[in-house]
Amino acid sequence: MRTQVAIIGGGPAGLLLGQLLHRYGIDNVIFERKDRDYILGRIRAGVLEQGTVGLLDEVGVSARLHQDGLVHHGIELAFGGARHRIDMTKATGKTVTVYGQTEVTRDLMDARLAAGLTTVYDADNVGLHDFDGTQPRIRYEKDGKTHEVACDFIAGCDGFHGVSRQSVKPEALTVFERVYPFGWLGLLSDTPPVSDELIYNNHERGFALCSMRSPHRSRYYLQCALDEQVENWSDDKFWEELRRRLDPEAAATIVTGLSIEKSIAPLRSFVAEPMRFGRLFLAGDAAHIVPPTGAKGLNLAASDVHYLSTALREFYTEKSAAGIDDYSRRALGRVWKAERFSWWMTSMLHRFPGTDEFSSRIQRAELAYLIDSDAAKTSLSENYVGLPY
Ligand code: RFL
Ligand code: PHB
Repeated sequence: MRTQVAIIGGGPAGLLLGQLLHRYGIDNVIFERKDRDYILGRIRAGVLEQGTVGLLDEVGVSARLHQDGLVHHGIELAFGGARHRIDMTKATGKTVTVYGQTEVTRDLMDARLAAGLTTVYDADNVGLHDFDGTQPRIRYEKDGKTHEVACDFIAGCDGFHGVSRQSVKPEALTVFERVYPFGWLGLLSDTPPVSDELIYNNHERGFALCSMRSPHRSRYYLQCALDEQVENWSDDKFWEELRRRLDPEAAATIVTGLSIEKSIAPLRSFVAEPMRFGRLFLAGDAAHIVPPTGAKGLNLAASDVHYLSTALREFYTEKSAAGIDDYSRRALGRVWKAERFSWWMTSMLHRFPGTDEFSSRIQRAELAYLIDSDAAKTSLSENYVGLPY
């Protein structure tokens, strides 16, 4: 087999890149370790920046998003027993759309199938070869046979634990990392959301987030200890703890019910530089991780593949390497701003074990400043709705 771009990983980054390249007439094949149902079973992101929605519009996969997605104009911050709204549209003229990553992935998978593009699911032991030269190759195993694919470029879109970043010589990479001393316990339930907008709660018992997937499906998160086990959290225990961390009105009105899914995710900030190694490019979680507090992970995957797809289009249609030579610098510029924002939101909203009274007062002052200052609200808003590409 031969293709122009071999894409490793069929998550949102790989699938969106595949559609963008297809639109530009660039042939591509996706190699994915898992199967379709496994990928669709992962409950992850919920908030799409306007720029991400624009990219999904561009590749023609946004019909369901515009029908079922919820357009949000603001978020609420709760602390000290009261809720404060930040009107993001007033501050920036922009909105975000609440539409689950699962649905984005399903829409992209369906479009790929309809376009007749090849995706190899259950591809085992994917190996990346010769990306230092001009004729890279992919090798993988499927159904007991080894296959080889020649290509012009490899796009490593295989997430944080993928093989692409690990295929690079360690001395060629610089890694920046912060691991937070807590995780998020998430619960999904078919209950109406407690409010029309997301509520980010700073509470002395720990952070809590009230989010949603639709008017009938809620997504809630609780800050938890890193060694917490999901088996120790009955639904009743989760709801009780959530109520304790909400403001009195939300605690009194929240509708509880059976969980559909419960899981724990650790929180991490991570950047690997650069994002290009010869003819291998990294994009999305393969290159960087943000803590979910700023809702930036999926959106960064989208902006990376926007930069990468336009660079590859330039290479094929204008015979210019300027775009691919600049890919890493351009992508990392936006990545680091989202890293900063996600770190800041995480620091402002969580309870850090062993924090002294000084740090607690600084955190409270930060929140008080935010709700008193239009400049601070605008700063939060323009980052939350997404910085320009
Ligand atoms: P993914 O989604 O991890 O997909 C990578 C794919 O590569 C496959 N793979 C391999 N394939 C072949 N060979 C190998 N050796 C392979 N190794 C791995 C995997 O099976 C997988 O299918 O990475 P991608 O595409 O870069 O997308 C990134 C996003 O998934 C991620 O950033 C977001 O989910 C982060 N995130 C959020 N982002 C937002 O923008 N807004 C949010 O509101 C938001 N909330 C969240 C989140 C992530 C969370 N968790 C669980 C980490 C909330 C949570 C709780
Ligand atoms: C979600 O709905 O899963 C979600 C929303 C906002 C965040 C993180 C996760 O900041």
